[in-house]
Formats: sequence, structure tokens, C-alpha cells
Amino acid sequence: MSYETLLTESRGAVALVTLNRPKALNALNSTVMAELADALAGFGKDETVGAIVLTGCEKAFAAGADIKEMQGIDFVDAYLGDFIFGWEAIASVRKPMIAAVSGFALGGGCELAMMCDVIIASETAKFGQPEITLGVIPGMGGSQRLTRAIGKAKAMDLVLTGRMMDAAEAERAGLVSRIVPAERLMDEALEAAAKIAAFPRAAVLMAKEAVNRSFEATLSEGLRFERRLFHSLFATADQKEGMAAFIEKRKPEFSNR
Ligand code: CO8
Repeated sequence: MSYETLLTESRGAVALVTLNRPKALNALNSTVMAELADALAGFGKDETVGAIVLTGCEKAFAAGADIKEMQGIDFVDAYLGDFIFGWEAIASVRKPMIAAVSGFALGGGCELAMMCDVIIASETAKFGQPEITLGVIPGMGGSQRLTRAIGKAKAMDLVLTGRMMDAAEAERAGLVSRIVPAERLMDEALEAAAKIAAFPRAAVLMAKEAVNRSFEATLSEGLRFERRLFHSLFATADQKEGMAAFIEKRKPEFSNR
């Protein structure tokens, strides 16, 4: 599939999606959002794909929603046109997604990274929700996902002042999973994705579902949900193979059954 604003490729069981508007620092216009939703839904359904890496360019993962596109719209346009359509489709991809972030991840770009399951950042990464400087607020989950990721104190600081945090601060705050030197970013993200994609697919999807459930459920409901998923995995051939391989001191051969 070829896109105007994205590059997509499969590398074994890993799909790589690259935002490709470098001159606009990968600003997220409506074409990017529609193409991203389409590409991620396609890889979500592709049985050969076990994990997805989403990245940008060296200078920017994405510098936010496209301000030039947004500037002229009024409330009725935004409301009736359901402005920022498409993000639900991105956030509901069932396969693990790794954001490989170099440079700016601002506004909608930070929000897009937070829709991924793991954020691997290069030392150059900068995160922020600068919408306040434009007279708006985060619109694609920033006030909610950022607060859950890093807590109220820091989320308020970022959302109210519009300041950026560097990779080290983002890692300390719990937004970023790992920081790597810039030249290692893609290798690290692709290796992590390949590792995930090699594990039994059902267990991987359930692990993602269970962790995400913790954002929605009470502790007792979440624990019950986790237990049911855990029990259900004993119905899979891959559980038998994984445990037999451990006991027989050999590598497991998973079949995704
Ligand atoms: N939208 C449109 N164009 C942009 C954007 C953007 N968000 N960010 C950068 N660009 C363009 C610039 O206009 C410039 O284009 P041109 O060369 O034609 O003038 C080019 O990218 C390079 O940018 P700069 O010259 O500004 O590069 P600098 O290195 O000087 O600065 C910054 C980099 C600091 C990242 C700066 O570009 C900047 O502040 N960008 C805007 C960041 C921002 O405010 N983002 C939040 C946008 S609002 C938002 O995301 C709301 C989310 C709601 C949901 C989103 C749904 C899609």
C-alpha cells in the first residue's frame, strides 16, 4: 500500500510505519490521520504481523496537529466535522505498538506516542503539550493519558505552561520506557518489536489488553479480568509448548495456536 504522508514496510513479523512529512516536522494533518488509521488497521488485521513500530524523522516524531490546517476552522466545523477523527482507530489497534521517538513529540505528536504501548526515545526527544500557547488545550487524549502516565503535578505543569521536557525528564516521569543514543533508536525499537512478535500472539494481545484494563477498571475488577485471561491461556497449544520447552531445556516453537 502506498501513502502520501507515510512510509510503510514489513520486516519479518514487524510492521514499520514512518510519518513522512519531514518539512512540516510531521505535523498531523487530516491526510496523515486518515492514512495512519488505514495503515494501522491493515497491519492490525495482517496475520503475518505481530508488532508495529511507529516513528517519524530525526528532527520530529510529530510536532502536533497541523496548525496551518486547523487555523481557519470554527466551532461548528470542528464539532460537525468531528475534527480529529481517526485517533480512536489508532488507539484501538490490538497489536503492540512501539513509538520510536526522535526530536519533537508535541501536542498531537505526544498524544500519538502515548497511544502506543511502549515509547522508546532517542536522547534528542522532546515531549510537550504546547496547545495552551495556541489558545487551545490537548484534544487527542493529552490531558488524560499524560496525567495517567506521569501524574497530576507534572501533567499540569506541562499542559498549563506548554513547556517541553527532554528525554531524561520524560523517562524519570514514567512517560518513556527506554532512552537510547540517537543512532540506536531504530535498531532498539525494531529489536524490541521483533522480540514481542515472536511470543505467542494470543498471550501478547491479552497482556496488552490486561495492562490497558488497569486504566479503566477498579483494582478488583482488573484483577478478576487478568485472572480470567490468565486461565484462558491454558487452553492454548503455545502454553503447553512454552512450559514443555522450559522443562526440557530447549527453545520453544510457538505456533500461535
Ligand atoms: N503544524 C504545521 N506546521 C508545523 C507545525 C505544526 N504543528 N510544527 C512545525 N511546522 C512547520 C513550520 O511551520 C515550518 O514550516 P515552514 O518552513 O513552511 O515555515 C516547519 O514545520 C519547520 O518548523 P520551524 O521552522 O518552526 O522549526 P523550529 O526548529 O524553529 O521549531 C518547533 C520547531 C519548536 C517544533 C516549532 O515548529 C513549533 O513550535 N511547532 C508547533 C508545535 C505545536 O504547537 N504543536 C501543537 C499543535 S496543536 C495540537 O497538536 C493539538 C492536538 C489536537 C489533536 C490533533 C489531531 C490531529
